[in-house]
Amino acid sequence: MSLIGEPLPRREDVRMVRGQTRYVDDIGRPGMAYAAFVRSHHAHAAITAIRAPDQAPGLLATITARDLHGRVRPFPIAAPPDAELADEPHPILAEDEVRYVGQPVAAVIASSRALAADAAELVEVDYQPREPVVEAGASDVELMRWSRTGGDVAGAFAAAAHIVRGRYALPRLVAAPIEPRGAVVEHDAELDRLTVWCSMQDPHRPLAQLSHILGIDRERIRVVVPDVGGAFGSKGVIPAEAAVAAIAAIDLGRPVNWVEERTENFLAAYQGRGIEGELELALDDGGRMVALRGELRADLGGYLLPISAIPPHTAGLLLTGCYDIPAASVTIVGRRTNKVPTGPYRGAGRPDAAYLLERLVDDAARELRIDRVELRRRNLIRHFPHETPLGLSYDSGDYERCLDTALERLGPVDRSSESTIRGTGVALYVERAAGQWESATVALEPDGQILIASSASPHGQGHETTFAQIAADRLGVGLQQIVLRFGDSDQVPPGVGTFGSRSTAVAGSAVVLALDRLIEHGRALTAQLLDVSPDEVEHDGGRFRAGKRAVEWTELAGPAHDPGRLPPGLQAGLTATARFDSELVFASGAYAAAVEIDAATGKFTVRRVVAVDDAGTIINSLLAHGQIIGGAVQGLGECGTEEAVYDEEGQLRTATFMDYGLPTSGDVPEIVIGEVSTPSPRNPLGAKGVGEGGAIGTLPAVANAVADALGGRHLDPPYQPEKLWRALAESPAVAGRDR
Ligand code: MCN
Repeated sequence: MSLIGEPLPRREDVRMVRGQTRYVDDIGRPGMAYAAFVRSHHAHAAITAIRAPDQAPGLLATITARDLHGRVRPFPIAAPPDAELADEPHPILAEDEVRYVGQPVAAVIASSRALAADAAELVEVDYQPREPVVEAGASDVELMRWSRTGGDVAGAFAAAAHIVRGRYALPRLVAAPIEPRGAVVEHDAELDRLTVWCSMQDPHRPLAQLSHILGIDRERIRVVVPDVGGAFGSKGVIPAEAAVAAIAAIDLGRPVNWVEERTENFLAAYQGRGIEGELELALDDGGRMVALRGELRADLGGYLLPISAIPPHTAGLLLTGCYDIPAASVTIVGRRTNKVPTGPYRGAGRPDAAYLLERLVDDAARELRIDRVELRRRNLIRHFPHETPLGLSYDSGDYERCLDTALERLGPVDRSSESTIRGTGVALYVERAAGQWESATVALEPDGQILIASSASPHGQGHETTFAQIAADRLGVGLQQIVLRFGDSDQVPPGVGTFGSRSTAVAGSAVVLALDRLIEHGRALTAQLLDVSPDEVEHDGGRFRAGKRAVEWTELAGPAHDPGRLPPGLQAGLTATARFDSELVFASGAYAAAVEIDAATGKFTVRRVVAVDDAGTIINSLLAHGQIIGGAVQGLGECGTEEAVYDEEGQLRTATFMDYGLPTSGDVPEIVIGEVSTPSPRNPLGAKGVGEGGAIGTLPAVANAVADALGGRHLDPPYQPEKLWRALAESPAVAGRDR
């Protein structure tokens, strides 16, 4: 029986419920010192002087930008293809100027966390405040520009029967993982080598970034990602604070711990979204979409981080979504503001694209007086592979079946109610996943277990279960025989990272390729043991057979570690490594939502969300559903209450959980899951990504339901009662009601 698709419970949960997990702050090292950071409380100011205390209880060192001269470089910034980026990388510590509240200005290292926090209070920084630019629309400094055109956009617009325009915006969001950012850094002076335990999405990117920032060869840095309490995209760049902790660890000859407080996470961890789009859709008189034109304006914050440009770039590329639009043109302008930089947050540009496009399509349906489902149907892509005008090649999909399933599962919705205004919405999305490469090393251990060291790194997704399933299925052995290793750059092969819903498709495929090599090696060893030719050996059902004789994997374990019995050219344990280079694959989905607004108070309730995601071949349906539900709840938070609010001074007004509206379990409505699967032809598993689907599809479906409830009037999220109440007061949907 195949294990692929089976809803197996997570192996990692046993450790978690027993409290055996180890997060960064659980890493104790002898003689450890603690770092605390002095942060700007101005959104924009010149720094004229910094005075550090000479002494304070437990104080070991104070570090400012001057101390880092010649020792660190700013963050490395790589531009997405064809994008122009300003040369404004985020500095490690601010020197002459601060550009956002929360920016690290100085570090204090002391013998305990409490003493470090106390000593940080004694650092005096003189600021000369400057005028902050809080809104991207008010900024004239560009950090990013990208544009692309495909097809005859001008011609299509000139000939179009209808042109529909819309302007839609998404506020900034905070990822708010349960575990904030942190690192423990230790320097081995004898070997001149750093070990960095950090709460990150993967070990590969922090290793490369630290190597660049510190000017230290990669071989002299080991990065270990232990258990991670969530990331949601926000732990893909090594924090500047961790680089400072590394300098301190080298200078003091002591391990240094830095773990941020919750409010520091709100202020200084990069935020997500913060994008606005002005779009135009050209249609012919039969309601066929003939061209799309858009300008996207992103609020990138005070500086560029290595991945700040990626979400808007992805949003731009995906702007034609699941529709067969022959011509499109997109320009993205990323502006500098006096706020913390932005970067990926679950979906990273994909929810933005789906929101902008799907709101526009609903507006078009209303203007053209075509049913909104019918307008979508007329324009869906139906043949694959499909080349989009913006240069993507979609691998496979069945968008109409996703749409039909979503509508069917939504079922009839009662629209009439005395006290509430109700609406329904539907939206489709296309998710760009995979791309680049990952690797895996596999080996037969002396005790007969199969060890898999994967370049992927989990932080909640359940890779330990998923990859064990892939391996047990491929080898035909029991799950308990598979052991996984992740996250330690000394012990796993190189790779790119865990983001963009790519691990299963890319790293999972690398596991498959490495196991196929292991099987070949097992066949060679069996042939030698049985004195037959390798061609006579078959691998089937967890054992090797030659004629009537069969050898189990466990029986190969001894000979596999005996140099006298290993066939020439094979390594101990039959060790095999493989790298999988991946094309992009495109997951997709259709979401539907039913919402309700209290006519008297504007209170907003999502009654039902239907999630239909096509992630190709699903490896573990239980975990995939968990991913969808988790993503959908984040989407619901974005719709209902989440927003990073800055005042006109550039102060973050939502810097605690008292003010930032993270949804709780009580806010979660019924989430109905429907499945469609069109396996990807672009990897051996047929897998696409599912880690972001819920966060992508929920937002536009709910936004369309709100517009439906309001009689077509557009509102941007979050749908807080006051905003809805004001809109209702002016809405035709409530005309005649007794309010
Ligand atoms: N899966 C599956 N079959 C597929 C694809 C996925 O069974 N065809 C299941 C697997 O259980 C896999 C999981 O879904 O472990 C996620 O796989 P995938 O879609 O490949 O995504 P990644 O593993 O690359 O994870 C990244 C993705 C992203 S981009 C964000 S953001 C996110 C997310 O995962 N952050 C998370 N899910 C998260 N879940 C938790 N708990 N915490 C986070 O920070």
